[in-house]
Amino acid sequence: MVSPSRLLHSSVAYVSRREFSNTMCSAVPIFPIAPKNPGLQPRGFSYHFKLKESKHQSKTKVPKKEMEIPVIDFSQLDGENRSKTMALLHNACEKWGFFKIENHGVNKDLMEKVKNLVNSHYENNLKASFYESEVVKSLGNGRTSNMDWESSFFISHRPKSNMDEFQNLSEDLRKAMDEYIAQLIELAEKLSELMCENLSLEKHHIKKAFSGKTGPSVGTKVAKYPKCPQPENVRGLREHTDAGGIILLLQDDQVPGLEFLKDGEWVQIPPSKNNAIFVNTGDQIEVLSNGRYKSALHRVMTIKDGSRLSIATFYNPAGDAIISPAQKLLYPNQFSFADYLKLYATTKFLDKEPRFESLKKMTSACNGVIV
Ligand SMILES: O=C(O)CCC(=O)C(=O)O
Ligand SMILES: [Fe+2]
Repeated sequence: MVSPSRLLHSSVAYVSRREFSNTMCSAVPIFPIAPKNPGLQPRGFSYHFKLKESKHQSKTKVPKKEMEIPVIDFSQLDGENRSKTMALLHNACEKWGFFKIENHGVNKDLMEKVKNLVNSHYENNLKASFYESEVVKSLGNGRTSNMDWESSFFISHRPKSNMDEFQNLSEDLRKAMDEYIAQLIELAEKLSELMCENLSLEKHHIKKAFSGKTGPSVGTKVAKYPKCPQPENVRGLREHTDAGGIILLLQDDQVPGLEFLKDGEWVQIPPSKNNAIFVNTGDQIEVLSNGRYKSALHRVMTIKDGSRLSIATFYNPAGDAIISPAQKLLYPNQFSFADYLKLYATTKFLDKEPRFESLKKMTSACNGVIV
């Protein structure tokens, strides 16, 4: 487990003013405001905000705005519509943090099989114990704001599978899940490469940044959000952003429940028809992209007459991966205004971006930072 203090010192982008001592680097340094360290939960794959009766919760009573969530058609990536599709993806990552992928290339029969096997597993092994669990008892006493109405378990796939530890998973389910995850990892990596392209980063930047010593960490939360007699009194899953990287969601084709916050409004994700995959980006993509791609707040609502299936796969950094914003996406850092003006004098009538890039190279040379 990576200690929070080590993570606190992981950024190479911000160095002390005292270190800014080269002769070229004189006068009063200009600093971008250092972001608060966002923290990382290398083992958990999501975390929850502790909400009071917050603005998020009170929003449930307001009718939900109908918004079309962005649809990215992967079949359009190879032809003449490539640049349009890439632009759609960039906009989805920048403005939504949630989108749907169609024609993703994951085998649909296999997806159907995984869903059926998970549903049977729940019916045969988990349903009875769910209705005896603490959250069900608490709901009997009224509003339950510190628990989630879900029956779930978490499987690790990479760097090492722990599927063998689940004694009651059928051989069929293990096998189908293994095949499904192999295809999903390909999809997550393809998506990470497209994001890199849109951010003008090297193709494998995200994968490398997530790799640590053992490669990106991949896990799946297999969940049912069972029928709930008092949906107004408990969430399926409380409001949160995901801690990690890229989350690929295979969900129920009938029962809704997932919602995310967009421009202050809760937007409903419809059930997945035709095995479309929904994607959301986690906190580490927000950090790595220096805030260009935001992780959206989301939640699962409970339903009185429907039991919702959700199979969420997390393509995350390894526990020992050291996360920082990509240097390329940072403004130049720790330069004196006098030095800026020196450069400006010869580049005033040119674009500012190359000026910023030159400045970054100069300041990093001063600080021994590799850009
Ligand atoms: O079940 C879902 O649809 C979403 C689950 C989720 O947000 C999570 O587990 O972090
Ligand atoms: Fe989540």
